[in-house]
Order: sequence, then structure tokens, then C-alpha cells
Amino acid sequence: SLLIFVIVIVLSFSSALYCNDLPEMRCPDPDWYEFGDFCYKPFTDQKTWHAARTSCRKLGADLVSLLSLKEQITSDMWIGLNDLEIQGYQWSDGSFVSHTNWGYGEPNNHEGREDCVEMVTTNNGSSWWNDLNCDAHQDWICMIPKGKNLCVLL
Ligand SMILES: [Ca+2]
Ligand SMILES: [Ca+2]
Repeated sequence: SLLIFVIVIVLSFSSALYCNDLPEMRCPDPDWYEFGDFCYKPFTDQKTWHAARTSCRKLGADLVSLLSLKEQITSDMWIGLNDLEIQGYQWSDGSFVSHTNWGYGEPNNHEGREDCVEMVTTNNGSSWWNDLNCDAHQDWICMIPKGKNLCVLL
């Protein structure tokens, strides 16, 4: 069979990221949970929302936009949703905001300083979204489409 590798070169700072496709529609490695058409990986080294997004993007992924993997999420985690732009809430990866899952009284934009969104998970397993100051340090979760390999920094 013919393997077609698509090389995408992304300039990031002064380094280049090389990202290719996998020969099969699967996740890049066993650390990534497969669900539907996407792969998910939670990270527990707490970061600001922007630092978390940068880390995901360096892998060729982005902060999670489709949350159909609740059982894998056991802590409060940054997701890709934000209202950093004037247009209102958007997903970091450009996905259409088709539904929301705000907690009671959220988003409250507390003190006018909450432009990023975390998914809060309670002890009984239910979860909801809360807008939060982007500079808070939280766990985070990346999402990458199945069939895409992780980028390599050269
Ligand atoms: Ca806000
Ligand atoms: Ca809030």
C-alpha cells in the first residue's frame, strides 16, 4: 500500500516543528486515549491556560474542544474554550461552539478577569465548566485527530 506522508512545517519561535500523518487512523502513542475520531491526553504539570495551549500546539494538538471523554478526566482541567477575543466564547482549535456545560452561575467573569475555561469534575463524577483567570495554574488536556502524529521539534 502507498503511504503518503504529509510534512507540515510550522515555525515556532526560531525552531521548526515537523508534523506528519500516521499510516493508520490511530492515536500517536499509547499515552493518548482514543475516543471517536480523536485522541486525548491529560497532563498534570499545572500551567496557565496559554502555556498549556502552547504545549499542546507544540505536539501538533490543541487544548481539548470535544468533551466526550469525561471518564478519563479526574481533576479540574483547562479546556480550549475562551473569550479572549471580543466575539465571545470560542474553541482554541476553531471548532464550532455547539453546546455548553456551564456550572450554576457560570460564566461569571469574576472581577472582569476570567477569560479561560476549566472543566470542573466533582467527586460523584459529574462535571461542568467554569470561566477562570487565564493565569491560574491547572491541569490540562490536549486533543489531536486520530491519524495525526505528534510533531517533532527540530
Ligand atoms: Ca470573560
Ligand atoms: Ca467563573
